[in-house]
Amino acid sequence: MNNAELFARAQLTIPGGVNSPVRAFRAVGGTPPFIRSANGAWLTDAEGRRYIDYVGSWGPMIVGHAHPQVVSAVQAAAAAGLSYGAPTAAEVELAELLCMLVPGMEQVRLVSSGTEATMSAVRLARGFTGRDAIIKFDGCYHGHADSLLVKAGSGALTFGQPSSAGVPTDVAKHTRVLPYNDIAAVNAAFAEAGERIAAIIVEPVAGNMNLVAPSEGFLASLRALSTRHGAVLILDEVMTGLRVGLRGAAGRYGITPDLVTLGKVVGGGMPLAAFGGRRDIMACVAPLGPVYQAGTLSGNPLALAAGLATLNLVQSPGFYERLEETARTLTAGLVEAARQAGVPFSAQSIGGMFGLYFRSSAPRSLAEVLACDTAAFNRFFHAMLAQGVYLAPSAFEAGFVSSAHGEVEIERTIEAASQAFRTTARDAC
Ligand code: KE4
Repeated sequence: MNNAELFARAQLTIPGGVNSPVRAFRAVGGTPPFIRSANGAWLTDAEGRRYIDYVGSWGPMIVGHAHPQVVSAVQAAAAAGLSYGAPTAAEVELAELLCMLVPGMEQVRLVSSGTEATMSAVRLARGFTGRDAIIKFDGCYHGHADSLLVKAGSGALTFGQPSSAGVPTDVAKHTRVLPYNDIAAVNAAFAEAGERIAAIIVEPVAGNMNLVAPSEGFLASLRALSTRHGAVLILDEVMTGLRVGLRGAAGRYGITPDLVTLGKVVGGGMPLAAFGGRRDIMACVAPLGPVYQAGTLSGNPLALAAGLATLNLVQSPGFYERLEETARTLTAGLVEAARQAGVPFSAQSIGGMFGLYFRSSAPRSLAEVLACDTAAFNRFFHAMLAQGVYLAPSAFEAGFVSSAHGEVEIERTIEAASQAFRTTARDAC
């Protein structure tokens, strides 16, 4: 079956034909390729078409698809049994490694998705402080737990409103949504409700409204305010952890969180995520303390094997320097190609993630992201896909490179972009 036939068939039994909404291509239109296999930096779809992959399963595939060391580790683990529901030595090995690498992580609990990690971290912060209110930021996505599917209420300091059907207003009202990078708004929120705020949860580098970097002093201010008011600072590093550096954004920006969530890279493509941080806070987690959290497949042996093999590879000397150079070369090449085509475009990269913007400078807030030319992005996206380059199918997502993206892939991508920018410029008229 070809992609269109598979998509039509999928929609008969799966909502929207996909198991996660962004995969349905609704933001960019068209039919999503159904992927049959992947290797290194490349995907192959059901029609045998090959694509240079800049989604990387939304971040996990930092050493490339089907890396031999990761695959063989998973195969060996599978031969020893798929799941025990009992403690294993591999979980201890990963926990010790994460506590060594991640700033502020004194203890860690493994879970199966980023949503589980952030949901648990928020519950833990509320249980530890005895407070209900949390602060998140517009444009940041922390998974689909009820407390975090909330958009800004009218005015920055009022209660949140659900951003999804099915989230009770009684839940959403405890979540305050403030503008990302707006420290004045955070100061005002704490001035108004400081002693009721259990936690701030923030993407230290925002990657779910396209890539938006933290402004100078933003993260440090969140750290200071949390400390001053006894709130828990949660860095959601599900995307940035092990992506923007070996010690994540916390290491890159010199911030020590009270709690941190991880996902994606830490599982190497398998269902593995984590939350952890200060020992006194983690002491509240069952079975030690009153904050309940559990999971049938938490610490799954195959996910541990993939995660440990991936973490072994990313610790090799120069891994992140090469990854950052790859992303930098890519974005610089795209900016030059757009300039030659006369298309208003900018791009930036942080570690192994990047943002592409159809506006003249990199956005610093959700409002500036929303001012980007989304229609131009969508034309560019399809022009690139037609040439075998698979970008994130939304103008509001970040892109990812891997250690498998070499000169061939980067040069081919830039060549494709030169053509795609001309198409984008022509069709804009
Ligand atoms: P998951 O539950 O999807 O494993 O993780 C949720 C999550 C939490 N925190 C951050 C910072 C995240 O980026 C994510 C998930 N990211 C999206 C990509 N924008 C996953 C892709 C999808 O939803 O299909």
